[in-house]
Amino acid sequence: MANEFLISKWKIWYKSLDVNHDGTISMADVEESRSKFSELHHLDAEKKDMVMKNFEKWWKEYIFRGKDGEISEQEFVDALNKDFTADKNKFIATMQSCFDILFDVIDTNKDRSISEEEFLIAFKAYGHENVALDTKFFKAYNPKDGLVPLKDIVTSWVDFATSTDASKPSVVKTAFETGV
Ligand SMILES: [Ca+2]
Ligand SMILES: [Ca+2]
Repeated sequence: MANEFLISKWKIWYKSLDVNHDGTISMADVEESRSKFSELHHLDAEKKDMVMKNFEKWWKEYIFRGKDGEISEQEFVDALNKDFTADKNKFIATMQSCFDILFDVIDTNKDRSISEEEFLIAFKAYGHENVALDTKFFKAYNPKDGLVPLKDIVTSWVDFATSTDASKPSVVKTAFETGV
């Protein structure tokens, strides 16, 4: 069983994925995030097509988890808790691929680093429009020459989605709690 700390983070994660802020996660959020992402990056038709497919695949596999294009917060938490309780190591491995895939798409220039621009565009695309807070979030990763290694960001998200240790600070949790 997940503890209260982990469940509270899953609820934060759920809210962070409600791109159009209507209180629920549905295909409308997939549509909005992927079209905004393509638009903000000025992707050409071929790349846009790939992003459209990759986004949908990611949402279906890791967020809807077999539900048909809509999932409530309770269903989301229950689904994560079921997998976490069944096999914690397998759950961590699944979250590792979840965030590997997500940030691989966000790393549009494929240099295995996330730049401030890539970070800001991704968060804007996901409905987090407050540039000052998004920038503060990015800076919390201590970028060197404006870049954060992809693996540092992925690790922070895997920790966010899997750690039950409330004594360990979470960059991701802190950022969302300050309003990102
Ligand atoms: Ca929504
Ligand atoms: Ca990059």
